[in-house]
Amino acid sequence: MANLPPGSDGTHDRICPLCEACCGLKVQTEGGRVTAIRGADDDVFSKGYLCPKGVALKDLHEDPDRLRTPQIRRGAQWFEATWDEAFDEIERRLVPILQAHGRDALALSVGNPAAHKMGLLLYFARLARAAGTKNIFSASTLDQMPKQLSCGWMFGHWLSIPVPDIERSDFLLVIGANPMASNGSLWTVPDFRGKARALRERGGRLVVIDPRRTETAAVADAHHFIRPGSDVFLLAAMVHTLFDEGLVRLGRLSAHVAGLDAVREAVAPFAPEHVAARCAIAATAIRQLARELAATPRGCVYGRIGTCTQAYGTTCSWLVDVLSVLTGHLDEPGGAMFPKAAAFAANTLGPAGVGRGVATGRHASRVSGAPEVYGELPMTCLAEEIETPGPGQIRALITVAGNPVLSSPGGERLARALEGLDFMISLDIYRNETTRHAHVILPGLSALEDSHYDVPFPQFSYRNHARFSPAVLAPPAGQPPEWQNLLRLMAIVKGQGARADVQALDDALLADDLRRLAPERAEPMTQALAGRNGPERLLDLALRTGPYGDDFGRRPEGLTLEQVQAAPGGIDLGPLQPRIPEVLRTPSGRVELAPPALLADLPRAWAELEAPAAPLVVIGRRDVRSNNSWMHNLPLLAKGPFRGTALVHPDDAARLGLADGARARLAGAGGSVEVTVALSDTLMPGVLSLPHGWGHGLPGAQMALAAERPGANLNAVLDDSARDPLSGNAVLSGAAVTLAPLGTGLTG
Ligand SMILES: Nc1nc2c(c(=O)[nH]1)N[C@H]1C(S)=C(S)[C@@H](COP(=O)(O)OP(=O)(O)OC[C@H]3O[C@@H](n4cnc5c(=O)[nH]c(N)nc54)[C@H](O)[C@@H]3O)O[C@H]1N2
Ligand SMILES: Nc1nc2c(c(=O)[nH]1)N[C@H]1C(S)=C(S)[C@@H](COP(=O)(O)OP(=O)(O)OC[C@H]3O[C@@H](n4cnc5c(=O)[nH]c(N)nc54)[C@H](O)[C@@H]3O)O[C@H]1N2
Ligand code: SF4
Ligand SMILES: [Mo]
Repeated sequence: MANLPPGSDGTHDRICPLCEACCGLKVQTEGGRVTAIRGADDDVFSKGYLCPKGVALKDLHEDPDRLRTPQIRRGAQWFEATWDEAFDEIERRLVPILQAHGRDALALSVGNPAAHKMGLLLYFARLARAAGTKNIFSASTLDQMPKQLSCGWMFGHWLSIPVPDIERSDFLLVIGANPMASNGSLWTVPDFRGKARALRERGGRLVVIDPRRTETAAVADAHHFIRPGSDVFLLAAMVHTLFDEGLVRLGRLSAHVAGLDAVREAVAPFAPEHVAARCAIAATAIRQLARELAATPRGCVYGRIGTCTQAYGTTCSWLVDVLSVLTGHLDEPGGAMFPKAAAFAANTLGPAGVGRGVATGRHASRVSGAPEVYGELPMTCLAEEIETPGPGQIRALITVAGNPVLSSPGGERLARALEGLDFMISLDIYRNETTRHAHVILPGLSALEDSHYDVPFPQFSYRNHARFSPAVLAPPAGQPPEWQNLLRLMAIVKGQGARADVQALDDALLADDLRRLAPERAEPMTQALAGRNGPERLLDLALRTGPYGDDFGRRPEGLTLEQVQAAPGGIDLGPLQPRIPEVLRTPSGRVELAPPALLADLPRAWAELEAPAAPLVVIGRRDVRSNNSWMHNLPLLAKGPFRGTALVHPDDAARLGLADGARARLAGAGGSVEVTVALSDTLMPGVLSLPHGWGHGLPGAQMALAAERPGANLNAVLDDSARDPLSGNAVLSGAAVTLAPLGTGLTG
């Protein structure tokens, strides 16, 4: 990529950090200001694509409400502080809590943007290790933990997640995802629209399963409504059909798969004819889907949020990949394939083809007994862990780039719980619904002031690549990058004090890493890395020791950060390649098709086959001009029609006495909110759609534009005890709700 010094006039390359598409952008600057943002046509990966949020990076940078100075709260009063004052305050208040109550009294909670900021992701892990608390929470358990767990069990690592090889595929079945609005997730695929169009132009078919006729359904060949939460039945019935009709073809994988017979037995009861009513999809259509998948030489299945955020999220996620294996589409061109990332991918390290696999439940949450998964407890356990007295009670909290008051079920309960904390710190860029409860807010640099490399997303990318962007603008004098703030917090929790030498700490951590990685070469490697610092130094190390790296001179033609940085538009590392068995890290060295906990989950689903449908259930929605909870303060995105409406089918509206535009009360097991109704026949009757991430304008928050049209908090309606028991993931879809016109006692 071009390498203008930060802050100089001209056109800078910057990967967009706002969603998983990771588009390359051209950011034009003049006199330290952004004058234009457009897609980077020369980007080897995104090839010019961008969406309106990318352009809004300018608004984000310039937002007067975006915090630039540390904030300290005393009572309801906020004060600006220097960085030293803020860290001194943290030391003064946090250390006594740790001394009196132990490590678990401190909880850490990390949100979605951390996955898009190299320094936050790499150094949050360091802080978490140093803090030594069991109370680690993240947005993962509101999102993709089910997929990580099912893939961990099947393939041996939490991040070995196969993605559709869309450019070579002729059949794509999309279940519970809307990449036309979301731009993809656990699948980094900029310009899904263009790639889907190309698939159809070469005669391929796109089929969508969703309770709403979404923007993705609108560009598909076929769309089936499904009753929310029923995907486990649909998927098991498709697997059943493959066995029943003799369509199973393992192909090349037959030597590498364990557990085929156990799967056949487990899905035996799930005949399409038995589950059709539950799914609201005809048995013939279910069989047809299975046949089409089996008959297409290059085809794949992709399931996302809709399949994860439900009571059988892990089991659904597993069955999606079982379908690929049984139809010979896993690890084959045009099917579901494993990317090979240039840096930070555990499935490229250590011995190839075998490993320790994954385990859960090394500890459990104190109140609900929810098992730890990937080192985390369910986000929906946070409130009860703060509220419930006794040894191990959470008394202090650090939130990092998260807004759980809006993003986690039981949001209002959580807000009350946060008020009860002895001390709370937030690393954030806004004072919002969550961070208003903090005692100290440490603001992060604007994305444009920070260098960037995507740590997780190359592991989910439609094509292999390596791209780096330096900072576009110079950071304000004195404002540290966030990795340094995390290191200072680490020094405080380790008892080294608020004024510890950050550089010395970072050097010591690197020395530890190198001693573990290559003890005999630690010295020359340290010297080779000497020109860089912090996350960039870790990145150079990861690239050089990664699968394409120069291995510090042992493979002289291999990659270094310097090379990636110098390549205009990044480096294309080619289409995805078959990786089984090399990618596997299971103890058996095979694809585990029948993990025992998943087999045991099918009878749980079967027992609910006849459960009656509630008259009205709620699902979520994403809009291309919004991004979870925190981009509603940007003029470019906020203009135009209000996007936080509750979509209701006209038949339901008539039954409930509601007209288009009416105000109504939406109530569920977690509480109730007022919503604005919009009629829409894109929904399945009996299903209401409300996006999450709204409910702004709360006292103490400082997001003026967002407060003008606050919308309603979907997660104030949802119940925080509803979880997938295997992954701990929240159930966000399909909860029973009532809807009544405001001012009447009617219910739905
Ligand atoms: N009902 C329902 N709930 C959902 C979902 C759903 O579909 N339905 N989706 C879930 C999903 S998939 C996710 S990922 C979660 C997201 O849940 P969260 O991660 O908790 O929520 P976000 O809205 O992404 O909030 C991000 C926070 O990071 C801050 N931030 C932004 N940039 C930076 C930065 O550079 N540095 C720092 N330090 N902070 C920054 C923002 O100000 C904001 O406070 O929501 C989940 N909640
Ligand atoms: N514009 C925009 N882009 C985003 C985000 C955003 O907030 N706005 N958030 C980002 C994040 S954090 C994530 S994780 C990704 C998520 O990316 P996606 O998974 O594509 O997310 P959604 O657009 O919510 O699509 C989920 C779909 O599942 C459907 N659905 C709901 N319940 C069920 C069900 O029970 N079964 C089935 N089959 N379908 C169901 C919904 O109607 C919806 O269309 O998007 C990312 N990109
Ligand atoms: S799709 Fe939009 S928000 Fe996502 S990376 Fe691209 S420009 Fe950024
Ligand atoms: Mo997410």
